[in-house]
Amino acid sequence: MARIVKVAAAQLGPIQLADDRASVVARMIALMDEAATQGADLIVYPELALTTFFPRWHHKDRAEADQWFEREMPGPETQPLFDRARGHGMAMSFGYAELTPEGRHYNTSILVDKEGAIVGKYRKIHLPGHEEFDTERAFQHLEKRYFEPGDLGFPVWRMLGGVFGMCICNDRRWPETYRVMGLQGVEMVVLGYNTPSVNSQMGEERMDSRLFHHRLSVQAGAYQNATWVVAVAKAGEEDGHHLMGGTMIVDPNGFIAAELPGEDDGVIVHACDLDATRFGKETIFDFARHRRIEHYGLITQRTGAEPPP
Ligand code: CDV
Repeated sequence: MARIVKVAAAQLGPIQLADDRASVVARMIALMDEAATQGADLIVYPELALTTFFPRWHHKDRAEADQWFEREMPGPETQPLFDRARGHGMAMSFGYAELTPEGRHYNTSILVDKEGAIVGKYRKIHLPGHEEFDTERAFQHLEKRYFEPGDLGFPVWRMLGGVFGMCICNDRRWPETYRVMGLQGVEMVVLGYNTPSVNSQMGEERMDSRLFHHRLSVQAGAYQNATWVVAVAKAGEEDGHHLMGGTMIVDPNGFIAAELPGEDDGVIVHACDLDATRFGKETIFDFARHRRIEHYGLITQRTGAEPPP
């Protein structure tokens, strides 16, 4: 019998600085209710889903930024989301800024099963941007100021009869992200993102080329590891800064199975057959038969490129 997982990719339109968690959670619940009418088993929301994309704002006093972080999950404001998901019998994944009891800051996403239990946690590893205010940029991207790199690696989890993994935004551009999960047999990678439609360091790079790089990365990751990939945007004009859309579900052959038009709150649901990952995993990307790890040492020995003298 085919292993079908009906996935809802739930894009959020912009969240403004003044919007509180409760209003965002209400929007997320509305998308979840819509996904439920289409029989979704799993709903996926964007990176840092509960707030505006705050790393665009420079807080001179680092501690001021703690207002954007969650100290508990679920907390009082997010509990209604967990309750509604459990009521629908729907698994979910979403991103948020995590402040641990030890005072560590991470850009995190979680995987929640149909019973409302958090079964997986991922902390973003590839943090783009910079640490200090940069006068050369058209706008700031201070992820390196507010977060530390994730410390959990790229684990995968068994859920809904399949093998699931997570990554977050910039991670999707790195082949290592998918390959580490591919080596654990991942069948579906879920990820959220906030991608400015303009490059802050190259004004002439516009949204169509950014969308191209997004599709290229996600489709390649799916194909080369024979896995479904669900990529979900926060989009639209947020705090006067534009974020691109491009929410999509990509099949294990790298084809876009469903793509959401527009930049508002919206949901696309697709029935994903996890057994469709088998052919690629057993043929061209049968890692056990074809990989040649004796030649891949540099991947883990060297971080930056070093051309020959
Ligand atoms: N939130 C992100 O990680 N955004 C980056 C931008 C800054 C390039 C991304 O890779 O989409």
